Amino acid sequence: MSTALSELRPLLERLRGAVHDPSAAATLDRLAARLDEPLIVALAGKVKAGKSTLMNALIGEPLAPTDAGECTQLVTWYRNGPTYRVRLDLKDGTSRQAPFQRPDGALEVDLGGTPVEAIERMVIDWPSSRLAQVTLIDTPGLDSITTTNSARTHAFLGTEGDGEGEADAVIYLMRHVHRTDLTFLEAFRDDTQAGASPISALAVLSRADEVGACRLDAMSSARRIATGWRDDPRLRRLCQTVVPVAGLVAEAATLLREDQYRVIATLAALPRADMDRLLLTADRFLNDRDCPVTQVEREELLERLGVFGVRLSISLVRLGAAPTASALATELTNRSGVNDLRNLLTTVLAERRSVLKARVALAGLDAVLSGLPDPVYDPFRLELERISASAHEFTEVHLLNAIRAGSLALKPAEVDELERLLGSIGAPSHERLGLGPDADVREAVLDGVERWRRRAENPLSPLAVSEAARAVARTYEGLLASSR
Ligand SMILES: Nc1nc2c(ncn2[C@@H]2O[C@H](COP(=O)(O)OP(=O)(O)OP(=O)(O)O)[C@@H](O)[C@H]2O)c(=O)[nH]1
Ligand SMILES: [Mg+2]
Repeated sequence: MSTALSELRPLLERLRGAVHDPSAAATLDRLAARLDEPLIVALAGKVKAGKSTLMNALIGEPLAPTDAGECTQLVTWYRNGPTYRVRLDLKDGTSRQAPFQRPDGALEVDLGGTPVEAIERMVIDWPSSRLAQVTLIDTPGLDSITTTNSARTHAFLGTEGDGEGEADAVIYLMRHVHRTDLTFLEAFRDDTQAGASPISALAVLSRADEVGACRLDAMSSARRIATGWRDDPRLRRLCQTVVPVAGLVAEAATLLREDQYRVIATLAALPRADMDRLLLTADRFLNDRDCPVTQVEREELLERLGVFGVRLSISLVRLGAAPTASALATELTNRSGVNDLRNLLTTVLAERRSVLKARVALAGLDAVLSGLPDPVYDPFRLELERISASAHEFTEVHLLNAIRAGSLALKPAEVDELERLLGSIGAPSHERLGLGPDADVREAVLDGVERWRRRAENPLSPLAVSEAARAVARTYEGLLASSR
């Protein structure tokens, strides 16, 4: 089956051969390069939502600066590369390498006096298998639309004006469902034919460990809240799914040292009553005079792990679930939710690479062509229109959007079926069909084709439903081809 991308690529090449305008040519070159690059995923969210911390947890190294410092105000790309290198792309169109060092493992870049206002973006090449499939981008926090940092993020994501975004997909971090967050997600979703939403956005309930006063059950409370958000119609229309993640705990796990583990083990060996008293509040933990570990050690532990992370670590060691530093690191990683997010990145987003890149190509070609009013480019316009109207992947995206927006007159069981089928592209076929791993996929697929064809031909089905049903039958047919 031909894909939208396989049709858009030659169109792009032909147009590139036909244009003379240097700026259009440069845009097309960049677009063509982007189609072959790994998926570009940006982390966005309000100020201090935990983006940089989560970035570090995903890469597994403390590369992104957190808290203060001028580098937090830069849009920073983290790419897999053959060597370690930091490049600054300046607003004046020039680029230069920046020296860096890594005291204590954290990356410190020397901007050499260049003001952040003059920097378009920072590009960090870092040999890392974690970056092989995706390029990750850290963005400055969105505050109010007017501040400089927010403006930089908005410009970069293409959420303002008619700017074309530089990311293929976005992970949006939020601690609560605020109106401003919804406005931002709304802006990211574009309504071009290829439909950005909801497939190109994932939401993260960030700093999940802080839910419910950092108690030991914080993560299960956060999971319940995330489930509620997933069913919230306002969010369902705007993002693929919501996962809770405690980035700080995940980051601490990747950096956990033996001496920190020993401090945790010493605390875990305290009599129960003493420990409970110590862990009552962060203040008590830091200032208790009878504690067997130094205040400096406690401060470091609290800064690295947060209150929940400290409580959880001590409890895991006490229960014998973490007899070594590496066992504790594994437990913390598993419980932080970061693996769930990584899985989503490698399945949902990476498997959808083709349609996400096609969407970018379509929007990019559309933008270039609208700047070329000469009728000699009309055949390109017609071809672009044809591809965008006929590509089945885009139809599927629209269908999923329509289902999530509740605008198709389908039965609840049908909605569930389609949500599973279309909402988890990239997952194994049996999961998309709601079957166990040993079930007969082929039989279920044939049944799907049959049922949806009948639904399409049913004279009582409204036109929109008939069209949708025809598309669903086609999706089932695609599964049939891949199950042979
Ligand atoms: N408890 C807890 N604290 C977190 C978590 N993630 C980040 N923080 C803390 O929140 C503060 C901000 O974290 P960053 O990762 O710098 O957040 P950011 O979204 O990159 O912030 P800006 O780039 O300044 O907008 C830091 O003090 C982090 O330690 C988390 O998962 N749990
Ligand atoms: Mg940051």
